[in-house]
Amino acid sequence: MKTLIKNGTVVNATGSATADVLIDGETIAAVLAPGSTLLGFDVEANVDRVIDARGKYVIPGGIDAHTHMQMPFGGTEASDTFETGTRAAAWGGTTSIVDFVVQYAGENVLEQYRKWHEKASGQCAIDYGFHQILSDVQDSSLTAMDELVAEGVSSFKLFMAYKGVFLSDDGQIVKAMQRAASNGSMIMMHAENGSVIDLLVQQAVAAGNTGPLYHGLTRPWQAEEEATHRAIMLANLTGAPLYVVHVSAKQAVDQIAQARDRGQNVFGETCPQYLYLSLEDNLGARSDEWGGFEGAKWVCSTPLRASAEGHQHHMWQSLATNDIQMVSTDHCPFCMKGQKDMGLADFSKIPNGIGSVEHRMDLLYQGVVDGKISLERWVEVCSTTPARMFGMHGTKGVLQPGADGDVVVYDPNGHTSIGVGPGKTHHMNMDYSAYEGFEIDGHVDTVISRGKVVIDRGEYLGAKGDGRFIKRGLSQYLI
Ligand code: DUC
Ligand code: ZN
Ligand code: ZN
Repeated sequence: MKTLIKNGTVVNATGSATADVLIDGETIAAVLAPGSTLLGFDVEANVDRVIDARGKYVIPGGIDAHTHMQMPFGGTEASDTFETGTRAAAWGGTTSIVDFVVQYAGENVLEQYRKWHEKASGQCAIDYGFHQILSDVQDSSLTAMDELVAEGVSSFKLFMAYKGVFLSDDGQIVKAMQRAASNGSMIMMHAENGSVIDLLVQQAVAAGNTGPLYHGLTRPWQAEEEATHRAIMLANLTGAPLYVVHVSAKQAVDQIAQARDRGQNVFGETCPQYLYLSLEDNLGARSDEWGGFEGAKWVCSTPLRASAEGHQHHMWQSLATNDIQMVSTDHCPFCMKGQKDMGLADFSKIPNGIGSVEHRMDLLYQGVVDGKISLERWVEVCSTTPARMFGMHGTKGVLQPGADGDVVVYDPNGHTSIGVGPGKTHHMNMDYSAYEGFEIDGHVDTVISRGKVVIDRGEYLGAKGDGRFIKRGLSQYLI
């Protein structure tokens, strides 16, 4: 199958130009001046399908490098399976995800890795890779790290919070970092001081402060800044590259920026929820449906921050100036009925997570419309940098000959209403939307995944099993 996408504005991280994109089979064959011939051949006359993208942007498919499909967590399991979550991702212009294999304390890393392959294989609508979570860092986990790098899993997530579930102590963190420094992999860090948070949570519950607002109030920015600083120091000690996930506090951003200014190989990721939502959402005052408990919809960790403190504004600015390099979703959806409502009497029992794999491209495009980031920066933070950061560059994240035919035709004159219900966009397996009522001045028209049209103007044409495992290389940002 040969496809020509003609007359669109092709947007790469490095610039934009009117051009035609020729996809041959699964791969981009050429990016051409509009209407060009190829060695005397009339390109348009020799393809199977022509997509006219006049007036539209043609961008590399989005890469969401932080998702948790069907993750066992918080006494339940994230409500999107690999099937439903990757299909929703495709609807929103994301053509690759990198999900997390979970290893809880005592479990064997490689056994878990094989289990995750069984869960995902044959289920995904788009391509998928894995990061590996390490909790206790056993000797066998260290050798597994080397084996996994050879398998194409070149990044390892550690947690400084969730004691008894995920938390690694500083010695365990250093051991994993030393191994990453020697095998060229990336350490990803959930940077929050878990001991402090556990104490504040116990005190809040004992005082009868049990509503969702207290989730945010018991995870203060100081706990995030302190852990971010500690992670940076431990990475500095060991020489490991460090990627801090889901940064929400402006003080944590500043720690990352300062480390980068000192020349350390440290990166920061934020998520749409930290750009658009705030602690006030945890008050649950948007509708009457759940009373104050509606705030549970926005319980995630790191938590949403108070709008008066200026975190959201700082985050947009840091994204524009490259103090923060990427936006992923931390897609970890739970339904209100039967999942979030486990915490009706006690906020600490609310499963932590927000789902937005479907909306990241749109929400960040709105940042372009609002003048917060440029068009090229949108592509860079949502697609190109994820590919470069996590060893996929050349095949993903760029429109160039030889890259995978992962392409989105995005209509800047279209419109997207986010939310559950008629006329709105919602394909994730959640009974609510964290972005209900958000209106986007743009629309994902057509999505092509390795040469196959999977979304076309409101129709899903893909199938489960279309997506393949991405065997990743090392980060392009290694120094
Ligand atoms: N944070 C969440 O909100 N959910 C999943 C795990 C995490 O770190
Ligand atoms: Zn995390
Ligand atoms: Zn996560």
